[in-house]
Amino acid sequence: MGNLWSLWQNFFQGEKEVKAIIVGLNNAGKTTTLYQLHLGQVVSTQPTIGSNVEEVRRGNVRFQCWDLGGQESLRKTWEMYFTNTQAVLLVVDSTERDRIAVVKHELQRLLAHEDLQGAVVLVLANKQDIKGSMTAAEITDALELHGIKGRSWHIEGCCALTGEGLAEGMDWVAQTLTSSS
Ligand code: G3D
Repeated sequence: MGNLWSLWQNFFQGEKEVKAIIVGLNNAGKTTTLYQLHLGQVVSTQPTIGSNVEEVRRGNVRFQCWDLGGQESLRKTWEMYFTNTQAVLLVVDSTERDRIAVVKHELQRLLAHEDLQGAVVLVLANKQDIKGSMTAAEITDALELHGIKGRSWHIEGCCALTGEGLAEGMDWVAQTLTSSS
């Protein structure tokens, strides 16, 4: 039934193309997330220098997902990729309590950037499989997500190693962008 529904949507509504950027600190799980979404499996990852880009389909949305390097020196280059971005996927390492303030700072920079004013924000609270990791609710508070005004945002707990939570997060992005167009 799901396939019939997406065939119907593609036929009558046309496919929608969405540019998404996957950002977050180094080691958060961005590249693992990208390949779990693209291939449905874990690939062995190296620190990303520059970017990786892959196509991900959800329903009648075709995402071009850009995974951007998260090391401090590379975060300054993120804005090269912002033009026409409709979705920001912020991957958070939920075990890293000591770096959550840095994540908040990077999120505020993203939200303030003029090229991202129209973008929806999905926060992926990754590594939920690790005992003692921050919950999605704790990360919501730490990042002050309820203070975000004038744009759609959502947080999803996930495990990029197994893929748990990723489909739900991407479905939220697809539905939010489809219903706003
Ligand atoms: P990055 O692209 O944000 O820098 P990576 O991060 O995707 O390279 O992942 C960094 C490390 O975190 C990798 O481990 C990866 O396997 C691990 N990782 C990613 N997602 C999860 C998750 O949900 N749970 C757990 N337990 N680990 C995860 P290595 O050992 O290869 O460095």
